[in-house]
Amino acid sequence: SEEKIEVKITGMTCSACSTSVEKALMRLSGVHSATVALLQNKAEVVFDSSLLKEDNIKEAIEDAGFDVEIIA
Ligand code: 9UX
Repeated sequence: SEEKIEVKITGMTCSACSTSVEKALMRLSGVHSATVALLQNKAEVVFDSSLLKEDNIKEAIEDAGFDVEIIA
């Protein structure tokens, strides 16, 4: 089923950073949408919880080079 999480991302300094986070998330099968708000250091991710767990979302963001914490 569909789950939505909000994460705080540390280390994004330009719009290319937020674009690479969005691309990294959209590359995961099971992610339905990824909206990164650069100025707020936040992202909202909607995904299929039967295909992905919250940790997979975190790992993808970390692998893209940023620190992340789940806030909601
Ligand atoms: Mo450019 Mo944003 O290296 O970190 S992608 S500043």
